[in-house]
Formats: sequence, structure tokens, C-alpha cells
Amino acid sequence: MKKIYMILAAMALLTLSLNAQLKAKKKVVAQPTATTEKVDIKFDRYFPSGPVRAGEVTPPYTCGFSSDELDGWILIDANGDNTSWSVSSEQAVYQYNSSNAANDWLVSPGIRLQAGKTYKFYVDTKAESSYFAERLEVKMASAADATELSNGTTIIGSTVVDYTTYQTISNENVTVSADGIYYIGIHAISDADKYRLWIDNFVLDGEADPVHDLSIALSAPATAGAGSTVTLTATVTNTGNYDESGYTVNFTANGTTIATQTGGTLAQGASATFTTTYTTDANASSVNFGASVACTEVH
Ligand SMILES: [Ca+2]
Ligand SMILES: [Ca+2]
Repeated sequence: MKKIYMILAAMALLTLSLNAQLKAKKKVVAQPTATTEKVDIKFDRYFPSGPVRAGEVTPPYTCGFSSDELDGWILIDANGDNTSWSVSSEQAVYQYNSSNAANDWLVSPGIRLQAGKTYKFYVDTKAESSYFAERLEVKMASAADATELSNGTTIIGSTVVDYTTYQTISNENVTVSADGIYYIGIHAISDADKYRLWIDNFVLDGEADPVHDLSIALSAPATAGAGSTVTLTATVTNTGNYDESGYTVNFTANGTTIATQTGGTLAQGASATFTTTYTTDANASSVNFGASVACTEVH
């Protein structure tokens, strides 16, 4: 259901006196003894291939790749070489193909996301050996499809993984332009004949609903001649946690609207000024000016 946020954030009043703003071949029998020696391992299981999926998830969503956390995850062996993503010891791993560069997606379950919210993505990454540097990227699309993902939103651009203890890579500013189900794909893009690329602790954190909060300050001359034209200046400041896309500013004199102006985008922390003019009554001795701001964005 859509909600309309109409927030009368603030009103400013002034009195003017007249005149006065993230291949398995055999089991490990030994760890490599030299940095350039490779030992293939038998993985616990492979991710299912293809579009068979189960359900959807909602942020905050985490996956540590234990057996009870794998529903909805799939692999896409985009280069069709039967070398792809597997699970081993509650981690996801892409093991090298000696002839082909990696082109393999590990795709999350569908995640229900909302426009107007900012999500934070984290994933832990490491290489088997610093001698064999791996490479990955992370993308998001509205379909769990290699082409869609390739053309999708980049969450993390091409990143070299040449470290052997887990490091977290992240993007704390993940947004979508429309409400819907999105898939996040971890794309192994290591060169041919590297070693193993490890992934763990996939996280997509949600965020609290946005707080819309606009403040307004009004300024006018302290005094003016009766029957003269004065300029009123209103400064609107976004004091919320959300980049506003629309709001209106209303000026009043003695409680009556004298001007209504429309504001555009206003980033968190930013300010914008609006002015209008008013001709004072020739026979009045004072006038009370007011200005108010209201958010007009619809979610
Ligand atoms: Ca794990
Ligand atoms: Ca492959």
C-alpha cells in the first residue's frame, strides 16, 4: 500500500512593524607446500543451476553458506565449462579452470527492495593463495539471468582479491528506483588457471524508514514604509535522513497565503532559498509574516 508522507515540518513567523533549510578432483590430503602448487578439493555440494528458486527474502538478509541457508541460491555457469561455484565448509567457493577465465555467477535469492531506501551490502572475500590473484564483481538485476546481471546495477566493480584472510568488501549505498524483487550476483571473473576464490557472510542490511524533516527560517526587513514593497526570504533546510524530491513553501501575511512555491530535490543537509515580495497596506501599522514547508513526495 502506498503511503503519502505529508509533513508540515516547520513554520517560521516574523512580525514586521510599518515605519518599522558486499572442481573438485580429489580430497585434500595436504595443503600446498609451495605457493605455486595447487591441490584440488572435493566440495560439500554444488549450488543448483538455473532458475529453480524458492521464495524471496527481505532485508536485513544474511547468508553464511551453511546448509540451512542455501535456499534460493543458484549458480550460473555462464561460460558452460562445468567449473563453477560450490559450497565448502560453509563458504562459497569458485575453483579455477585451467583453460578458461571465470564467468560464473553466484546469485542470491530474490530480495524484496523498496525505492527510497538505502541498503548496505557486505561480503567477505579471500583468495586461496596470494600468488594466484582472483577477481570478482557484484551486480544486481531484477532477473537471475547472466545477461540481465551483466547489464544490471554495479554494486561492487571489478575487484582484485589477492589476500588470503577474509576481508569485507562493501557498498553502503545500494538503492533501487522501483519497488520489486532483485537478485544480487557475485560474478567470478578471475583469469584462467588461478586457484580458489572464497566468499562468506553475504549481508544486505535494511534501513529504517526514511525520516522526512524539513526546517524553514524566514527573514524580512525589520521595518518598511507603509504602502511599500518588501522582499521575504525563506530558507528551507533538509534536516532528515533522506534526500527529498519535492516540497512546497507557503508564505503568509496576517495568516493569509500570499505566495506558494514548489521546491525540487533537496539532499540531506542541503538548504534552498525562496523569495517573494509583498506590498504593505498603506493604512496598517504592522503586518505578521509567516512561512511553512511541506514534503510532497509520494512512496
Ligand atoms: Ca560461513
Ligand atoms: Ca564456468
